[in-house]
Amino acid sequence: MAINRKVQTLDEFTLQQLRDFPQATGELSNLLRDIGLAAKRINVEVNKAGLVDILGDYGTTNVQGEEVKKLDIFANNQMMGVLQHGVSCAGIGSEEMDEFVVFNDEISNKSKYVCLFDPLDGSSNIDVNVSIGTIFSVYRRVSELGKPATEADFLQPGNKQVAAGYVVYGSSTMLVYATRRGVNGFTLDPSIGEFTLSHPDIKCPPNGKLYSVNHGNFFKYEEPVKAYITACQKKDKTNGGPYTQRYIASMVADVHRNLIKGGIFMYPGTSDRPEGKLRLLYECNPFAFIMEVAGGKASNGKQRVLDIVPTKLHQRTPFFVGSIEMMQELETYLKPE
Ligand code: P6P
Repeated sequence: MAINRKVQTLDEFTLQQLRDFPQATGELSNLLRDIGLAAKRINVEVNKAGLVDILGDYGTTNVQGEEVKKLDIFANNQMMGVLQHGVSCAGIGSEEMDEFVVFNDEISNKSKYVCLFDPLDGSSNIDVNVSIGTIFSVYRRVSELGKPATEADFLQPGNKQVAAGYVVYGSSTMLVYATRRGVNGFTLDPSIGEFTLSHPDIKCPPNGKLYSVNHGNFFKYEEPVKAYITACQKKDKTNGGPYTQRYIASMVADVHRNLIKGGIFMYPGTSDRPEGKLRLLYECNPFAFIMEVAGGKASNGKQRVLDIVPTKLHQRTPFFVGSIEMMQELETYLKPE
């Protein structure tokens, strides 16, 4: 009987990747499998959020001063739980926790990696059934193996990421992750409870017609940003348009769409929040890494996001990411020669 190798699970794919790296220990494959397990558990709760009393505010506010939804806490605990009980991660940083968490046990201290994540991004959309997501970023430790992870392990520039990815809980649940070898997407098959390879070797189209930005902040953007947005609105058949504005205020869904179809996503700084809203370590760096591996580009308006040297776990940055030709046109507005 012919073996159907077309259906490849996440585990099979990551283990097959190992074959090309005989010296690899398999720790990164283990870590990705752990994240896949957490994602399946989060998916179950997200899918039934409207059915049980898991909606509504948890009654506390996170370090960002935002109301915390119960699903945020659940998702955070799932991600932390699988990574702490795995054998690949020495510690984590999470949007939902004020400080880094160093696991500091004998097995974890020997682990090669640390992980930063936003366990459930877009949580304000939970109650209205709009797609939300998990975002993660993986670094090789710079501290001594066998000892507890240190802050230096977490505050590395994004260009040191060994892997990054996201899960989008939408019309279907997809896990997309990048290593330097490529970006691959896996769709959850509920009939077997496995993420199966559905989008091999994702490339971001070099150009597109979608632009994503919160127009409600338009008059608070800097003039060059307003000029670019206005140019997007004026595109027509004669200059690469017309463009369509698509923005559902859920970063994972907005950036995922633009990655697949081609487009640009912007969360600029504003007059009242010059650093913008999005966090560098567990929102912008992962998507910048994924987009660059897929052939796109990501900047903070002045420099490559992946070159920013972080100083704080929850620091924010203005963020522009997407198709390389659209990003190059944006840069003619932001950094005129
Ligand atoms: P605004 C969700 O809260 C989030 O962090 C991102 O997912 C999203 O892109 C952004 O904030 C939306 O922010 O200010 O446009 O509502």
